[in-house]
Amino acid sequence: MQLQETVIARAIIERYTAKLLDNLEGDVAIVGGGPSGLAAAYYLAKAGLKTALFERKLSVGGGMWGGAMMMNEIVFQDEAKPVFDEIGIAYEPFGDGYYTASSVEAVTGLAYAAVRAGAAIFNLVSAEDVVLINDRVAGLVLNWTAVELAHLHVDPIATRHKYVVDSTGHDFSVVNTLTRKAGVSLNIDSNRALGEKPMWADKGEGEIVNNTREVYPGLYVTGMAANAVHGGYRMGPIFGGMVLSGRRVAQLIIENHNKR
Ligand code: 48F
Repeated sequence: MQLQETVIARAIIERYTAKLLDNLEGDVAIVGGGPSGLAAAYYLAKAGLKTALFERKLSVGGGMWGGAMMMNEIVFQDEAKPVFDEIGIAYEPFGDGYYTASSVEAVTGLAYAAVRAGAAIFNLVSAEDVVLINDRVAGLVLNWTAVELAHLHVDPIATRHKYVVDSTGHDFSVVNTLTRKAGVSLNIDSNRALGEKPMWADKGEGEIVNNTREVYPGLYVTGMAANAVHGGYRMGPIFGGMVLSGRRVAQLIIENHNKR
C-alpha cells in the first residue's frame, strides 16, 4: 500500500473534529485526569452516562505517575482493593491492609478502563471557566493549553453538560474560578472553599469520600479537590481515597441523573 500524507492528516482532523463535536453536549464533563477523575470517568461511562474528561497536560494520570518523590510505586489500602480488582490492576500486599502497585500500571489501567467504558478523553485542553446559567453550572469553557501557556488572546469554546466534576487536585481550579468570578456561596458548611490542611494520611483518607459531593448546583468535587474545598487534610502518597472518591462522585451523579 502506498501511503499518502494528506490522507493521514485528513483522518486525524476528521476523527478528532467528530469526537469534539460529539462531546460539545453530554451528561458529565470531568476536569482533570488524575486518579480521581479517571476513576469517575470509568464508573460514569460504565453506567451509560455520556462522559467527557478534559486534561490540561499532555498525559492523563496527574500526580499518580510519580508515586512519591519520583519513586513510581503507589500505595493503597484495603478499602480500595475492589476498585483495583475490578479494573484489573496488579498489586502486592505490604503488611497488614496495605498494598502496592506500579504507578504506570495504575495510571494506564485506569485510563484504559475509562476509554473502553466509553468515556472520551481530551488531553492538552484546559477548562478556563464554567458556563453558569440560572444559578447552575451548565458546562465548561475550554481552550487549548498551548493558548493558555503562550498567553495568546484567543477566545475559548463552550460546552453544555448536565454535571461538571472538579477533579483538578490541590488547586480545585473549577471551584476557585466559579467562586472568584461569580461570588457564589457553596453548599457546604463553610459556604466557601477553605483550602487544604497539612498532611494527616489517616484523617485525609478517612474524610475524602464524605467530602465528595455537589458543592454548587451542577458542580461536584472529587479527589484532592474535595478535601481542599472542605478544608480537609492532605494524605500524601496513598491513592485508595482517590479512586474511592472517583467512584463516589460517579454514584452521586448517577443517583441524581436517575431522579431527573
Ligand atoms: O492532582 P491530581 O492527580 O488530582 P487527584 O485525582 O489526585 C491527587 C493525587 O495525585 C495526589 C494526592 C493524594 O494521593 O494528593 O496529589 O485529586 O490530578 C489533577 C489533574 O487535573 C489537571 C492537572 O493537569 C492534573 O492532571 N488539571 C488541573 N487544572 C485543570 C486540569 C484545568 N483547569 N483544566 C484541565 N485539567
